[in-house]
Amino acid sequence: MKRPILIHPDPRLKKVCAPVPDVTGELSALARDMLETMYDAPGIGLAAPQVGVLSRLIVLDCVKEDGAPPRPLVMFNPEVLSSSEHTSVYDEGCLSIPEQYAEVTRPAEVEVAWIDETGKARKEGFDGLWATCVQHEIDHLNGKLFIDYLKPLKRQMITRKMQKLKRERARA
Ligand code: K2U
Ligand code: ZN
Repeated sequence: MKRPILIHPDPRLKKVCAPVPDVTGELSALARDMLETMYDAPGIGLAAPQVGVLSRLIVLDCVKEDGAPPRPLVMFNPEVLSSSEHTSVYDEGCLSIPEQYAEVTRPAEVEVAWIDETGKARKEGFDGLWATCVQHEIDHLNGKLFIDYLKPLKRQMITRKMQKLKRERARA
């Protein structure tokens, strides 16, 4: 089922998440809920802390071509093994920081290792939007948000807007 997405500022979004010891039925169900929540948002990535679960689990599907078959990826304990020297800049957003976008520079290509939903160890190289997204999601597992790459003034401005949004949502 769809899960509520935590909105920044929230202490749970700043925590370093715990590794997943093994892929249980419960965690597989969580991954399915996260994919459903992500597609509904809509988004192209989602990390477990964003739905309040402080475990090292992310889901992503960065297929952008309309009509192309979706390619949902579920990653337990993802880690970047290597990243390219050359970088790319992307106007990033975040489902936990709605309607706010800012340019973030990241390595353009990354090699990622993870455990998939069948418990199998996987390793794959990513470039383009997939590379940006998987790094954005792994940052979430380390309590890092894309606004942490911005200048302090810009970050404070966005945080204040989110505090206002949360006050308004609480009153609604
Ligand atoms: O982690 C999240 O909050 C979902 C992010 C993932 C993401 C952010 C920036 C760049 C790539 C991925 C987004 O909110 S998903 C929304 C979105 C959709 C298309 C392109 C960029 C962002
Ligand atoms: Zn995000």
